[in-house]
Amino acid sequence: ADAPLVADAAAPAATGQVPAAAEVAEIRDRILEKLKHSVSKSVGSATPHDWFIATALSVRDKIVESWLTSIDTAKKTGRKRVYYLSLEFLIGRLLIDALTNMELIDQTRAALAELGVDLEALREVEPDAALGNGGLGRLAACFMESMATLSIAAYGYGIRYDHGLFRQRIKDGRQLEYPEDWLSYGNPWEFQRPELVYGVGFSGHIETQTLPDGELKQVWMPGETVQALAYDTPIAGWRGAHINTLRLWAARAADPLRLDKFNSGDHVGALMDQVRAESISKVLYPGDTSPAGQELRLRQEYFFASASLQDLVRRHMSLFGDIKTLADKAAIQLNDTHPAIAVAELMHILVDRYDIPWNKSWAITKATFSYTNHTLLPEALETWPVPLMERLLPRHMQIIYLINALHLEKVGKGPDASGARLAALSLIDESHGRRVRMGHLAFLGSHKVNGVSALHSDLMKTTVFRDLESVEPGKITNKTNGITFRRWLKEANPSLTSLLTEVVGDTLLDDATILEKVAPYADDSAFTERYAAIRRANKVALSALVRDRIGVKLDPDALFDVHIKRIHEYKRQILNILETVAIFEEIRAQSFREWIPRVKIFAGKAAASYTTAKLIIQLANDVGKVVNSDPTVRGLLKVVFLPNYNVSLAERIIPAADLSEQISTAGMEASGTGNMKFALNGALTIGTLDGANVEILEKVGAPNIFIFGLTADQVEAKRTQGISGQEAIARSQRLSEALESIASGVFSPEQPDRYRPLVDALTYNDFFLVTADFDSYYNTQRDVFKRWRDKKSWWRSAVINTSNMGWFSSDRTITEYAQEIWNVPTTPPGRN
Ligand code: BZD
Repeated sequence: ADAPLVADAAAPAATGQVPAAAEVAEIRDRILEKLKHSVSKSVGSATPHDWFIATALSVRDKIVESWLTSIDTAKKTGRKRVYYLSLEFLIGRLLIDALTNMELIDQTRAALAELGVDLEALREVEPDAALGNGGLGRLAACFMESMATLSIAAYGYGIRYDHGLFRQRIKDGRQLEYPEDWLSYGNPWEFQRPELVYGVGFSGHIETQTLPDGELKQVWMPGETVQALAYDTPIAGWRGAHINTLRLWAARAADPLRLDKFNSGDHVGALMDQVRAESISKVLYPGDTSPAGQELRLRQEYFFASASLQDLVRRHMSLFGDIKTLADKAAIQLNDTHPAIAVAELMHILVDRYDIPWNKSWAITKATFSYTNHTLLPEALETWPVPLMERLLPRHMQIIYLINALHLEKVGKGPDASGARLAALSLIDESHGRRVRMGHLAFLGSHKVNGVSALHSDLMKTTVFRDLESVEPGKITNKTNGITFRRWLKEANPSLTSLLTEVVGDTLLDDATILEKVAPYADDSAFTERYAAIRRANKVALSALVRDRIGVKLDPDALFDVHIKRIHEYKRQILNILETVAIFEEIRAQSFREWIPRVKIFAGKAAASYTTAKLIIQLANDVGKVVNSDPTVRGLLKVVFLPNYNVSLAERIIPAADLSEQISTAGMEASGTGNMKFALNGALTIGTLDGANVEILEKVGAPNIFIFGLTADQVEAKRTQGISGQEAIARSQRLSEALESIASGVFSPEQPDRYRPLVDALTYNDFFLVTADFDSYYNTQRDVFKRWRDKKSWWRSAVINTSNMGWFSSDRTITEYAQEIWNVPTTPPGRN
């Protein structure tokens, strides 16, 4: 909290525009007013954090003015609303984002400078809101920003975790997890809404009541009720024209204190209910693929689904007064299956609370919901044990059984209704204990289901959802992911953004497709030199960060080869490490050759329980330790693992990357979004034909991307022949030597057999086909070297990458959702 604060009042703003003096003075006065009356500090005693809060509160005031107008307009016009239900919103920092979108950044920087405060220093004191694990959570954050930018009346619903994704430290090469504490200094962006409290029931029993007309009615009597409290964060769209709400729920006990127990001396027991209730919003679920199988996770899912539906149904009733019009006025998007219990919850509300007949209720439900799938990995598809569901959500289990019975009755009439087909179509998986398939529930309860890249959406139809697709053909659609250019271009790389707007004009962030106009400049050496100089400056800045954080000195003229994402076997960090080791051995053996100086940059977190992923982190660190201190390498190769990867770190690394590693086993990465961020900022991709890489290839053209390895079809075929790596290893001397040096302890002399398990797995059980793709990857890396030597050609490709990335704006993605799934209008920014 004691970053340098001194700023030069005369320094020009990064965008080069000189803000009007009167506006600067007004902003300065507002910040001073906040510092005094809201933070209660004087200029002389204010810490960077105090200045951050004062600045955030001053921009928040501006946001709130538009916010109230946006809410009012939606009310008056009776607009259909979009509800984005997600257990994760990986937001990162908001100060620069809010200032950028409110178009106040230059004025605020100047105002702070007049006070002797550096905006960049304030940027660094804001904690990351890390309420997500990875791509899925970050996508939700990009979508929130694009929905606001396009003036869609949207709400994000999620959980206000006390602790987001764990903080990663690396000790002796190993990952250690520490609780993350983003709220410890308070959160200037949120508004608590004490008046918005909903009770969420769990467990208990069901009573059958007979209505006057003789009909039977099921009444759920929960055994436990937890309260959901609303916290709202305004999400400003580009140019501040429209502001949406991110509403996050915190859990509280209905009775905060059992006074009887407390008075009788049981001080801890008196707080038991509170601890049990609050544990629901205590911490983000840290696994990014394997199901927890844990009661707490199911409690989280139902808690936020129920609170969100109660809230949106209340809003609908107060505005429109008729629950039967819900689907005309509300579109609910399920971000993966994590909120899928909402399908049963809406049925419960419609049937039990509003007495709408079952069939009508089901029609409303289907018309209201839609579902996005983010993975086909079988171990990642959520299922819940029936006994757990029966105990925690008895009425919902009944409803799911009824949905299933009617569904199977319908499909059971078809000519091809074999037992195997019905088993595959059933909401209940009976193959290993009885479990509820949440993907099936989300699919059946929705009118549209989408994958997140063209390849992934196609694979959905032939794998996990093959049978369901045959029952409702055409239901599966594709919506290739996108990223918000406000954050991933302008905020992360302001210098590049200025250069680009010089060429295409300052509507770049209104309509990213105009980036195409940059293409001709790929052959303009004056332009490419400036483009390359910006990259170099970004690399110098990253080098300083690396030196500060891990004490390794980098050469900014080396090729920065970057692999940053969650650590997972299917993402194949180990393939990259193997190539690193192979090159290390070659440099040592052939020091006379002309090598290309290269820096391998890794960052990413492993789920705490994922032993193999944690071993891969250790290997990357161990390899770095040996390589970076080997004198024969002479700085030609550096390997760094940057701890605690998060959104803010990504914003620093991506603009400094030359090469983007997107090397998952084909068919396993649903889309990827990091790939888009890199290519936009001009890194060339080395990648497999997986996820959105396929579409990046289409846009940038084969000469401007390095594609290698087996295709998804070839992966499938290969696996049927067996997944032993022995043959591939025998065929490749390089690979066998690299594996041998890892296995024999070259990088772990203090424990030579440390990596034996990794090497054995690759040798005998190489499910992710690392060995099969190794030679292809190695050779393609040599193509990268060749291109790097030809700098003209390299920068030409980089510019072509940038100029073709407009399509990957999340504004495009959201426009497609709006038109083809939600049926809501969009207003492009600048046209409000
Ligand atoms: O979603 C990711 C996919 O792996 C990426 O390919 C894709 O680009 C993004 C966005 O569509 N999936 C996740 O990030 N998944 C999780 O983080 C997750 C979290 C909890 C439980 C299961 C998965």
